[in-house]
Amino acid sequence: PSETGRVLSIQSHTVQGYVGNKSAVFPLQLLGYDVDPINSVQFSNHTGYPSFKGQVLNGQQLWELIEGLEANNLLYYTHLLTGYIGSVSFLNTILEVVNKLRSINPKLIYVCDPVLGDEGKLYVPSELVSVYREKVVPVASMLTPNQFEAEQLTGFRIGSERDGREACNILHAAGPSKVVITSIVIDGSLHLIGSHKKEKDQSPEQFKIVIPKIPAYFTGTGDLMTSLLLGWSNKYPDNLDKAAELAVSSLQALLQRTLNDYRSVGYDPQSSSLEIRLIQSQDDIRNPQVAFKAEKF
Ligand code: PLP
Ligand code: PXL
Repeated sequence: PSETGRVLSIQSHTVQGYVGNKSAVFPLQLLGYDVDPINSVQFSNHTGYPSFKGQVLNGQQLWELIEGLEANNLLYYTHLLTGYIGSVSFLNTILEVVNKLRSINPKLIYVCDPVLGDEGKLYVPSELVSVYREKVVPVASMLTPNQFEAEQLTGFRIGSERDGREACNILHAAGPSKVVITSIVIDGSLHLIGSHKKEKDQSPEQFKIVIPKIPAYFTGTGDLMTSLLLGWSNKYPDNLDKAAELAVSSLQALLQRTLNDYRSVGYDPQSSSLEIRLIQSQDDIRNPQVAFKAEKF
């Protein structure tokens, strides 16, 4: 399928390594999209390293860029993509960007990775949670929380597959028609749960994909996953399960390659966070071999 689009991607930039826009822009381009990145920060490296240096864009500076585009009639986008956002003022400006883009293209699809934290810990200021919950989730078209983020946004503890599906129902009721909980740990294995509410008063179509847990810690994989879900779900708008199979299969091939490359130079993959082999995995992104199948509920 050749369906493409123009994506405005507002995410982090790191000089070295692949998180935020550095892990989202290249894959979307490989899938045929025009991608216009706005860098919400420019850091030397990701924040998991012992130190980092760089600059943070504030809400007003973001709005200036939007005004510059608007002044030249350059604000037509099919998709807006956002990931990690570090402050309430920046997040509020994102909401203004959504309104502005929808005033130009009412069909704009807003794909939101509501980055809050992981494994029981917040890594953004806690005031962000209520802004996401009350203002951002209602305007998102597709939401890609992890288990912890889905719990924060719904106030609903997820302990089982059934709970994951219920969390999706709660999120649909708040706004987005597509929800993908990218990872839920159930009995030591990772499950992705996808949910597509096609009609207002119909129950959503739901599925899961069981993913092997790879014994290493990677950065930038959540950002990559959301970009792949945007890319494939736009090509298969009525088959979120197929889009997720393709995205998971690309991601798993890339993670396996990353692990193998580190091991081949004698590096212990559990000793620190691994930089993903994004560029080397371009064939797995363009033409994923589906190795992980969705199971419908
Ligand atoms: N890590 C692995 C091994 C995954 O398979 C996935 C999603 O499929 C992710 C990370 C992304 O999850 P998160 O959004 O929590 O970063
Ligand atoms: O992948 C999330 C992310 C986004 N932005 C910056 C980061 C990270 C993860 O470390 O450091 C700046």
